[in-house]
Amino acid sequence: MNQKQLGYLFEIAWILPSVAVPIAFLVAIVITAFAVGISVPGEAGRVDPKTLNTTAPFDKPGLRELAPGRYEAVITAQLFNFTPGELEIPAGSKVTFIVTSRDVIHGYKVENTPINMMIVPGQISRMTTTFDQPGEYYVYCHEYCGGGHHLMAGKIIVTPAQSASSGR
Ligand SMILES: [Cu+2]
Repeated sequence: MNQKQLGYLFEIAWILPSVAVPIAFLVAIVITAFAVGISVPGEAGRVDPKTLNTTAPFDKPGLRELAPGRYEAVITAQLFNFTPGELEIPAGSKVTFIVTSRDVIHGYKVENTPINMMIVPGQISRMTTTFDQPGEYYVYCHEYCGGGHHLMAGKIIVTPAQSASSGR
């Protein structure tokens, strides 16, 4: 093998990974988006943080059942808690979280689920997931928001599905 052939060989050895690596990244994005269900929270509207108490749906924060097994959780984040801090739903429930902040930037992360949102005052964050496994899911703020940040947590309690109504 002469000098020129060796040069080509090295060039190919760099070209192949430089094509393969972006393809691998693209495949990883497609898998996480469609198979694992991880997505960027979409723009779900704006709201004036000063008038949350009189603006629907944030005037009545809480859990609403839209249909059997289908819920909407309207939540406000503020220094240093969530309203409501605790939710209880039966296993198998599909929940859409609609969250905004009253004051500063917070986070809303539900452990072991894809729910992971930045909560920006003035913006509404919305994400949906299904809770199949009964248990307690820890909820926490993951954007440093001040002195009580480490206390800013909540809980989602997923109770075993009622066997009587599900018919299984
Ligand atoms: Cu925080």
